[in-house]
Amino acid sequence: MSTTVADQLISQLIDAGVHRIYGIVGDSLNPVVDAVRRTGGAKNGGIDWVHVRNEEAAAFAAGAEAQLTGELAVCAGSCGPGNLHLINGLYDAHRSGAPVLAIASQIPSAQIGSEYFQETHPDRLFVECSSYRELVSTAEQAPRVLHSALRHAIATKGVSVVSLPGDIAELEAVGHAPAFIQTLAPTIVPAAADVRALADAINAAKRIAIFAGAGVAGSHDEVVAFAELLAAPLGHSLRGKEWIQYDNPFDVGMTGLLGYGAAHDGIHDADLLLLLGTDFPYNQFLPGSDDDVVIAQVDARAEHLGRRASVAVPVHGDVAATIVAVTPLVDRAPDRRFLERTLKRHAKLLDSVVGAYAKNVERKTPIHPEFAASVLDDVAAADAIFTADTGMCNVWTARYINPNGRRRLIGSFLHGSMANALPQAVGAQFSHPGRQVVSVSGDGGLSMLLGELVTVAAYKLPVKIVVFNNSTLGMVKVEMLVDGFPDFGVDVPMVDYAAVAGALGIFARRVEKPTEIESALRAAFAFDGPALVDLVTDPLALSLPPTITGVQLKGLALAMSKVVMNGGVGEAVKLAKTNLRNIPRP
Ligand SMILES: Cc1ncc(C[n+]2csc(CCOP(=O)(O)OP(=O)(O)O)c2C)c(N)n1
Ligand SMILES: [Mg+2]
Repeated sequence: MSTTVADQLISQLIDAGVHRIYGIVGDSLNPVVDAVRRTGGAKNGGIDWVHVRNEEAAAFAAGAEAQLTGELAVCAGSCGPGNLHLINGLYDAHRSGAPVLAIASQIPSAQIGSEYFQETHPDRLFVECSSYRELVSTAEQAPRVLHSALRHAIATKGVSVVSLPGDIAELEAVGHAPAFIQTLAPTIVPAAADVRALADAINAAKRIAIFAGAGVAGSHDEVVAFAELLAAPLGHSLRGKEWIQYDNPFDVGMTGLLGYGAAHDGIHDADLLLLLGTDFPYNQFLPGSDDDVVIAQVDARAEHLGRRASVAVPVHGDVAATIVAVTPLVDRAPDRRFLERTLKRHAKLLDSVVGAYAKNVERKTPIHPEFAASVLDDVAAADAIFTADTGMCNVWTARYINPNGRRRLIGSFLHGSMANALPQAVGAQFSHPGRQVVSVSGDGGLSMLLGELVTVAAYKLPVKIVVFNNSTLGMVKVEMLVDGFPDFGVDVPMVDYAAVAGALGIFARRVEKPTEIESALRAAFAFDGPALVDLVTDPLALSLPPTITGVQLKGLALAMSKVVMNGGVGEAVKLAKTNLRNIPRP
């Protein structure tokens, strides 16, 4: 058999170091899938085909693999609905800076433009969630389009989409395939004048606070030393947490919707706020025009500068390179009182909010999710990879899973999609076969892409799925109550996910008593294969942001009175009692 366009594409992917493609087969994609089959799989120097249940999961898995390895990952879907299913996972990957190639097969080339069966236009559809997308129309063009797609995905840390009609994929390869090339990541050193302006702002300030985002990855020690130099309390965003919270005596917690600790107050009480590598989207948590806070912002991506808050001192540069450049120009802060005050306040808040659950909850049913999360933190491996579902699992992982520089935590932190955790765990486990991978799943999230349990079972992937099963779309229940709506459309009947998993041959435990959490988790983690622990948790556990506004509190009170009128007092009292766990106490 001669070399086809599909064979050429696959050999370019092998050349680029790709080990697997996540996807679902389909007629127009079959030539590509067959080319994968003929490579003999990754063990033989080829590529594996990972058969998932929904293409959305393929995109999430590829996105997770790319985020965790920093290298290109690939997913594929057949024409029309097959690749349309990819879209949500691709949005997530693109926004998360994951280099992902999506192979979107296309209807026969002669039919394009005739509203043919399953016709869509991937090169138009994926515009918003990719850096590059192109339709391959001839065999000559194919290898250069693929090369371009790979370069764009890697260079822009985003998604590329190659739309390939099945008939073109079957043609004999005629074009020359450019060799795959790879450079090392450059360092972005800021301009001298920007560094000088930053130094001047620092030297003029009396109370400096730092707010760090995911852009501080790889600069942990520099940032902590900088905080020491400036006597600056150091808060972080959710995405910054895994890079900066550990081994950090200046940590004051997280701000934002899921926040805790003194980060919010520290940021607002400073006279200079340094935003380091963060494009934190919620400007309501950042100082505004009413606050007397000067803001300096350092980011390797210049397009992030000044778009969330008014920035007086913008610096385009890598965080570590900027710190190295500015350090010789600044004086060690002589007055450390602001730092000490904020650290004290943080310790107090941690004790009253994050620690509040700890009192006598080891025996309370339904299980307090905070307690379960803290047991999970104790039991999970020191280098575990956690994936967290969007919803309350974000809160529990952000507050109770401790990073240590070796653990990883990924979620759908920028796109905010439900059902991300399980498929991301699939990508994490395929790319890290020796690591413990824990999917922290909501019952809503798990049921949304429930079919991926079949993928986990089929490949005997040793993923550990920990379900926070509160029989409700809990995060939205909170939103409704805080906004003054009685909760509606959120509750679901109790489902025994352990029984579902058991039916698929997955090791499963259902846990209703808090005293059984630890042994169930230990058994699941010790099991050599896929395991699911279904934790029946308190549906009324609420989490409130650190700066819940007066209007929102009024909303909560209003909703409570509506709950009382519609459902009786019992529910409201239960809810209020549960709320007390998470309302910051003075
Ligand atoms: C695809 C998608 N649909 C809807 C939402 C809105 N939403 C955000 S969190 C959430 C509830 C998640 O429920 P569950 O997974 O059970 O987690 P819980 O909050 O109960 O812990 C919903 C509906 C979303 N973010 N993504
Ligand atoms: Mg739920």
